[in-house]
Amino acid sequence: MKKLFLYFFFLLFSSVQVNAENGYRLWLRYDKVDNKALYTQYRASITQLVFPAKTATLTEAKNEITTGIKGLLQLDLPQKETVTANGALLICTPSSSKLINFSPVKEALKEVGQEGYIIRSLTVNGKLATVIAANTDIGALYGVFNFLKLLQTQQSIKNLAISDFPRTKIRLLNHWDNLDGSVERGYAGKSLWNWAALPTTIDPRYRDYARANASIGINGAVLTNVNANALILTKEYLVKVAALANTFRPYGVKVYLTARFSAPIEIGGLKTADPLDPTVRKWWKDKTDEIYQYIPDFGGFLVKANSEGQPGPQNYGRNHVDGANMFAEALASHKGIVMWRAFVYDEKVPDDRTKQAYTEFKPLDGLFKPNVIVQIKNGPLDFQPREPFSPLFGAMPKTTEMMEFQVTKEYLGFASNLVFLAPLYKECLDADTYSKGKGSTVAKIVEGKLDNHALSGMAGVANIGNNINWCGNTFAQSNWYAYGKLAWNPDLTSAAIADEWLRMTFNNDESFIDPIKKIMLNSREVAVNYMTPLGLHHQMSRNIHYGPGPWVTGGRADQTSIYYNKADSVGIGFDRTAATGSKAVEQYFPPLRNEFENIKTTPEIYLLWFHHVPWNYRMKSGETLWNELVDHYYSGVASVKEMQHTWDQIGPKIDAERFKEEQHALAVQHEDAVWWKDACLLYYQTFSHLPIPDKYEKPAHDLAYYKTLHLNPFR
Ligand code: BDP
Repeated sequence: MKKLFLYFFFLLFSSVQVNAENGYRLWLRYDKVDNKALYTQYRASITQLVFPAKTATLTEAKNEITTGIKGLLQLDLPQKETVTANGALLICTPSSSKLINFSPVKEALKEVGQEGYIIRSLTVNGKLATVIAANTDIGALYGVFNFLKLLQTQQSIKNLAISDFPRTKIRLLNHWDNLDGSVERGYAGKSLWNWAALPTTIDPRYRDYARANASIGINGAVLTNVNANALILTKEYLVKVAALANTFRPYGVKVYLTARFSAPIEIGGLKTADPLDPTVRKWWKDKTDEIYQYIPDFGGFLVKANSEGQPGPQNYGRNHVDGANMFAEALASHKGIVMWRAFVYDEKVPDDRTKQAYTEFKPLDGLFKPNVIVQIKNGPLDFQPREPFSPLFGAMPKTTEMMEFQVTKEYLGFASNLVFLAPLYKECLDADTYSKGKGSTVAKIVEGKLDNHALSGMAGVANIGNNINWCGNTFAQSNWYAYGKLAWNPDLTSAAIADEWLRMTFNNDESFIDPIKKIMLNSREVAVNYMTPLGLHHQMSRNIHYGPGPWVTGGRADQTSIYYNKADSVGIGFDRTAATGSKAVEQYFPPLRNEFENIKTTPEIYLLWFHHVPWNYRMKSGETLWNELVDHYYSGVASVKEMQHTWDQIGPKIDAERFKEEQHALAVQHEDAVWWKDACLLYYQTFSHLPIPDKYEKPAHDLAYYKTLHLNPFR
């Protein structure tokens, strides 16, 4: 009896374990298709697998399709050498099989390049087949993931005629991971890379990480923090890096490293790191050659130089070209690239911080070697909830310009606040720079097609750590997903991305998808409302960047809040006009510079970014600036309340684990939103001396209280 009891207990316990919804599976769940009609239809349309797979990548692709079909359709597909019945799934490349050596496939493959794929419903050997084909193995893997996505999102697989290819060549995650296991601006635990255990112990998560990246088209990872440690370039670490590279390789994920500019001194024993010194150049050349011995397909270096105290060429009276080209030369024979960050500013430069990248870099256009890419943050400041796009985009037509987005939510409430970032990314990518007249969007520049660059790319600062659910929260996973999707194709809409992510991550129940998709799509604007509405920026608490700190002053001015809000008895906002301000508007092409110069034509979302505006200024709504500011903060809080309400109603349609997780996260977010609203309004009120209208409930505490409040971001 006791044994029986234990047995049942064991069964119960193990089934709980198996079904644990801890988020580990991300969007690659492959649970049985729960729509009966479709399930039957899919099973009838897929009856055998023809997949010659001899290489490592094709083997992983074959594993993926087999696992996927087994989970989604509960089918062990018979494997065949050739198509013998209707319903064959034929997956191959021109070099893996001759079976696709016929006209419509050959023609279609010409259009999809090295990483693209086609998925077609065709007749092969007189039988109906679904053909997934690509020019390369990695293209076939991408095709497999996208075919499985059709089933996961319950779409028709009849008459398929899909051709897809990435619009950018280099699609990277930038990990700000330190060698001691900490992650700068990481909110999902420690670093995934267990340097102490590498290279002997290969954590299975490394493979799962690469697989997840491949499923959304990410093809590279910078493993280390931009605030770099030279030790990563020593032999001791390079063998560990090589072990990671070997694990990622079948998934098409290349490894890159950050290069500390002063490494020749720190680990090379040289007296200088001057980029024009021949011994320094030789040191980097030899070091690069050594890296390629360990990692033959090493991607290249990412360099943060002369920014926030990092060493760089300017320490030796040289410029960014001197620095970047030194690396470019060392990498060129290996076909490696150097990504040189434009995120530079210096407190000693007596100019608006948002102008400095443009001022330093624009004159250097045309001087960089072809394998240099200048990596530019989306906005001219620093990953704020809202910024106009960086005016450097389009300003250096002879230079390859790469996008840097932040996926980790350093300035957007860390892992817990539900902020879907696709709308933020899209706002920037869709923005028209007018650099070559109307239609010169940031996306076209990043794709390299506006100025016909051979290289192109996007980087996303990763939000991944060793938490079981990777990102610290399930909804935070949607930003990893959205970033990858937009790096692949910046034309995708936020709605389409949210839709498929929700279906794959939760379920296909429209009564769940519709309201939750709305929450996701509004969430960024909601955060802007309760954090920094109407163009306010950099109002968060010092260093940690979690919660409000509009009063932050002291220390270096360009990292304080008061430097940016400029609140005084007249009004609030940073005057960046040419007439009376910092002249930052001049960095934009016309007609934008004129639009931003004029307070009346500046879009109100950027009002306080470009103008110092009187408290009683009449907004388009007819309200005063003060009243409208108050409205934004209160509406932000009200929206979070609504999000909570919707989640309480709709959330139970999913599993209890993830429902409760998000319920808690939304409660945290609501508390944060109230904190932001009260702290900011009470602080700005000390300048405006205007009341919070009676229709609103007054803050529960006084300003002194909020100045000492520090909520735990991980509560
Ligand atoms: C800032 C982060 C800092 C990074 C820096 C960068 O606060 O931790 O090192 O960006 O991008 O936003 O280099």
